[in-house]
Amino acid sequence: MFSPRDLSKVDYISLNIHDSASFARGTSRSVWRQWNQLSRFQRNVFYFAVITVVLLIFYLLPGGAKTVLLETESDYESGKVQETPKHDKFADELIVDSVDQPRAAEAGDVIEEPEFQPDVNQVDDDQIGEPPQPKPNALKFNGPQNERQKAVIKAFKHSWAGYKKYAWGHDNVKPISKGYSEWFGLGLTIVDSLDTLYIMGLNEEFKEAREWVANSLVFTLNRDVNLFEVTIRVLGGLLAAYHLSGDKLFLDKATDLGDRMLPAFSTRSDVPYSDVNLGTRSAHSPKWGPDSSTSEVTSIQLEFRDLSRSSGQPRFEAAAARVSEHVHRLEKYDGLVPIFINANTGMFREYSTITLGARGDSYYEYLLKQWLQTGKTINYLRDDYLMGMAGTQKHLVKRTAVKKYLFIAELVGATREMKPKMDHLVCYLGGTLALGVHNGLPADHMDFATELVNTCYETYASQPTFLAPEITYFNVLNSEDDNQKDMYVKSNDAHNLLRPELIESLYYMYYFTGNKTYQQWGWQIFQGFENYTKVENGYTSIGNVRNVQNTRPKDMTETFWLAETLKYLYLLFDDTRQLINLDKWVLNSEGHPLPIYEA
Ligand code: DMJ
Repeated sequence: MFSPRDLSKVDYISLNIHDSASFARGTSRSVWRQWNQLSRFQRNVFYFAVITVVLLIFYLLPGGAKTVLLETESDYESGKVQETPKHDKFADELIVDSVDQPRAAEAGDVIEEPEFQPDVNQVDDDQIGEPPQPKPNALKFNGPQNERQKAVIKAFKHSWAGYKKYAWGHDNVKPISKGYSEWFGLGLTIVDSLDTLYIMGLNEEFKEAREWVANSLVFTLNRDVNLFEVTIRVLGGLLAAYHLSGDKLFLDKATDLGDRMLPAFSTRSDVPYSDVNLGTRSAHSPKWGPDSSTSEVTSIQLEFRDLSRSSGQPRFEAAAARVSEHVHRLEKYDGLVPIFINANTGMFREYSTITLGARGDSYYEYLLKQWLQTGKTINYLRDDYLMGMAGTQKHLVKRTAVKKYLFIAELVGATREMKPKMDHLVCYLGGTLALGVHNGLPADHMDFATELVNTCYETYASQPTFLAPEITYFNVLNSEDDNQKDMYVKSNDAHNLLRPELIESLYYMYYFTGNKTYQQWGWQIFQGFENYTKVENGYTSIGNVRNVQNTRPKDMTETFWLAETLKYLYLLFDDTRQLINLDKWVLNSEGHPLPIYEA
């Protein structure tokens, strides 16, 4: 075949066709002559123009552009996209509060799968590739090894039976009225219990729970849920079940859930909204105001990071890490943080309470545990944790008047007045401090941990039920009177919700020291639960720990009873201290083990 360049080497081409073509022949000769007279530059311009016109025609033909777009979308779905288009983060915010529905969706509706455009400002999917971590090894557990573990299993089974009979698929069982209650409509008890079932070797029950997750766990309900609670209980529960069992079903569910929670991060600041609707994929501040709880927004990172590293999708870790980085940059009070933070401004609510109890607690826990989870590579997390503990020792650690019990007080108001009050929630800190010491942090933190755990134990031992109240007040006024009480409980604070924090700390203390006193204390507390919270169809929160004749059962089993309290008891009674290797696993705030990633 001739090219114009070949043609330029000959005068003409003799085409012996027929006469009627003579005019055309003459014309074509003159065109070639003119072509040959063009400079190389002019010819190149001509080629360029032709190519541009051809491309334009192709692109504008019906279906052409669509084909290109569809390919992009399906690549995105399959995770192959190397570059995602950027769009405006603030434009997303408009979507956040108003999702287009044919009619206004009502609470409780199941939402048809909506198209979801992830906020690519939150999502750095450029790095999508193969999941960086090897497939998890399914762990094997052999069931109870001693009488105490058997007793814990019996308690678990008793609770589980009541739940199964009266509340299967619902969030909580009400074991006295034989009913259930719904919080998020996510079968919370089942999902929160998965890894406990697995660790206890309750294989049949685990299988049943797995089937429920496979067939009935959906995230399409049009209902607001709390970002933090769903993250630590459901996301953490699914991920732990995935890592322990190696069953990818749990990871797939977790990924779906993670995507539905991402809209919570579409704020002007890097601080997420507290509430997110998984069905409509919209998010907002809590109904009572613009603030999120500091502990809540800073206690979702272990789970979101693990989801990213397990799935190979960086968007989850990126969104949650930004929150920690943002809070890191904020000014603090000697490392201590106020308990409210505004999701619009990104600033702490000035003069809100400083406490290691409700709304403050797991901020400190996740600093340490994130540092561990990432193979001790993100040092600002360790440094903030150390500053927080130094601030705690400087401003919050107090002693009682008589027996000099150490406790952690609160600071309230603009004057930062000291309130000698400690939530039971604070009792987690003993275990966290011990974990830090094991990982090379200051040795004197172990003395701090030992004393705090001792005080927490006293909050149980000093009650006739051997169960601690939700909140304890301490007497700090110096007195010569040795009969004066160091601790007292107000009527409104006398309830016990089957919480885990002290049992959790006893587990860590026993794990790191081997001191059997901690096991003994755990056993005594377990007897308290057996004696005063056990009912025909399970275990119930009670309203009053101060009177064995009148415990005021509340007819409610919180999911952390199965997820944490009984799990930590079972681990505490593991004499080998090898069931969970704390150099390889980090337990989230709801007691769900997640793998530590090597540096
Ligand atoms: C649990 O849901 C978690 O441990 C959370 O961090 C604090 N409160 C409860 C248990 O008391």
